[in-house]
Amino acid sequence: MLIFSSSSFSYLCGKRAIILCSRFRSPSPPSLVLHSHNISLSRINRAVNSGAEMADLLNTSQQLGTEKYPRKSEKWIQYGTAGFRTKAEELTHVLYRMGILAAFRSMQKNAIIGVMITASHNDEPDNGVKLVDPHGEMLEASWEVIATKLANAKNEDLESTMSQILEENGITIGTNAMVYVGRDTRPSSPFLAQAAIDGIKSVQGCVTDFGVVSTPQLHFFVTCQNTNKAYGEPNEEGYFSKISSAFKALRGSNYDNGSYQHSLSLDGANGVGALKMKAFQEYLGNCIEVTIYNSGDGKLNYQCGADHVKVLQKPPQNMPLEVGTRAASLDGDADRLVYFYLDTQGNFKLLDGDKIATLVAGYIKKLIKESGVNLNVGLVQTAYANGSSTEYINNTLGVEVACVPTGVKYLHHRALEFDVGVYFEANGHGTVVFSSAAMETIKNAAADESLPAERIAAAKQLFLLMDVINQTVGDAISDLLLVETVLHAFGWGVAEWDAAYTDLPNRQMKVSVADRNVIQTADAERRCTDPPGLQSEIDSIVAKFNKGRSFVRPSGTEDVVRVYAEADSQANADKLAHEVALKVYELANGVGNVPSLPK
Ligand code: NG1
Ligand code: ZN
Repeated sequence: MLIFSSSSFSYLCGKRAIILCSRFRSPSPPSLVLHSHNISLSRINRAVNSGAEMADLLNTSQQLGTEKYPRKSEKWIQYGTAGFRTKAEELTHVLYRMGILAAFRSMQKNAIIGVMITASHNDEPDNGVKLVDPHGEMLEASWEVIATKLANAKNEDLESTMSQILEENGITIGTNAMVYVGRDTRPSSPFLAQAAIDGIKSVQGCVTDFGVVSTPQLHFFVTCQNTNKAYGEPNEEGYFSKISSAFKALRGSNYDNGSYQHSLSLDGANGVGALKMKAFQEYLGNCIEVTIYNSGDGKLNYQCGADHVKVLQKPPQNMPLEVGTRAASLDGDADRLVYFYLDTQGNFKLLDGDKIATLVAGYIKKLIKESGVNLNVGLVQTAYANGSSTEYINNTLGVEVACVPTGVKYLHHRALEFDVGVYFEANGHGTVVFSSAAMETIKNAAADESLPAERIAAAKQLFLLMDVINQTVGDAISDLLLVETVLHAFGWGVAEWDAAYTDLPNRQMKVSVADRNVIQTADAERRCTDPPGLQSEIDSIVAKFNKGRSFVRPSGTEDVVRVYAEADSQANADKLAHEVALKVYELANGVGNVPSLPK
């Protein structure tokens, strides 16, 4: 658990923070030119003293919203698994309003809130926004409901909806508000960022605009500032230097070890991850050689990126792949990571989030044992985790495993219940979280000279490992360096890593239905409770397949129902997924083409 000091907020107006503020008092939309000030927030944000002043402020905010960022259609939009996500042109009003909401949340929490503009692995025309809470975690569930309400308010109801939110949450405008804004490389992101910034400023919030950053970088910055820099410096320099120093210290002077070689190929998905990895190389020096492909010349996520590699189970385009070469893919906002390689027969082999989680959990467990500290390690997965990985964790690793619904917030919160919680979605999003007590225990053991040298050495490695890891959220670049550290320590090439267990062949499909919310699930999404009869049909289909497992759930980021299936062969996994998809189509009011057998 990260340490959060509530008194730290005053710090944000220190000399190094560049804050962008203005107060909207005129009914006509103010200039969009940003002015930076190095002045105290309390001087900028004079308290709104009277109800009339407050009404005036909210009314002006509504006018700007209506004139410059109006809600143009009645289409309902929902804060889902990863915030709001849809076609970029449908998001203008949402971004303005989320700027307002982030400022309100900051006022309520008396802490910095993040606004990240990205649609992650989605196609380039899409975009999205998610809010980052004070500890760097995803927005609290009750505020997701508030976000949905504000995003869908009629233009003329914006003022009253804002007023209601303020009243119901006991927020006073004029309380310090600071919002960190970041965006991915999509062409629509600068405009949407500007809409958010205008929203923040319209209610007297202050902004630090970080420009193009990865999603995990923004989470890191928010956490650093809210912990009064206990977690690090809230800027790129702080991020790169914290992670790279620990990585280099762990690597030592022997860059290769056993079967491990210090070079790999990286697919940057033509996104922000490629840019940031290039910048990172300056800090890493030559202790690791990363050759970046899809580094930004092509279309974002097109035929490349972690989602493409994971879902289609094939390499990205534009990346030469030789037998045995260790390769990895990031997604569009660099919070997902998967590895892959060609085996000696030239078969494509994927090492997904489950393989990363088991590798990392095994290494941490080993170091904990060697250092003699008394800490429990747990691993958190979702229903998408391959059945073989769960069996391996239970039977071979001997680590407690928990299953939660899809969505990082569920994994993160469950992981916090362990001393050391490793969580990964199969798609490659994940990290490791250490409780405050665990961090203290490790720190003390590393400094305890009365302990045997081997125990101190193991504790020191754990201590450094904590700095390689971005504990705030899944971070593809930090995870890549974590994986490289573990492989280096074990002296493993990619094939040795892969040999831990063999994935059951699996298949994911999407089914379009009239309303995906007719699908209701229980038991961490492993069972479908609605529409009636669907689960018993799935059970009968699954029973026909050796090692068969399948479940369905509505996507939180796309207007589809997702079908997952695994079985003893690829042909059977495909057949199982197809049969279940047909049942969903039939019983959940499918629309468009009837699902066909995957090729
Ligand atoms: P949805 O669309 O709800 O399945 C996808 C991923 C999630 C998560 C979110 C956020 C799968 C099957 N689903 O959610 O795990 O990463 O996107 O990006 O991978
Ligand atoms: Zn992502």
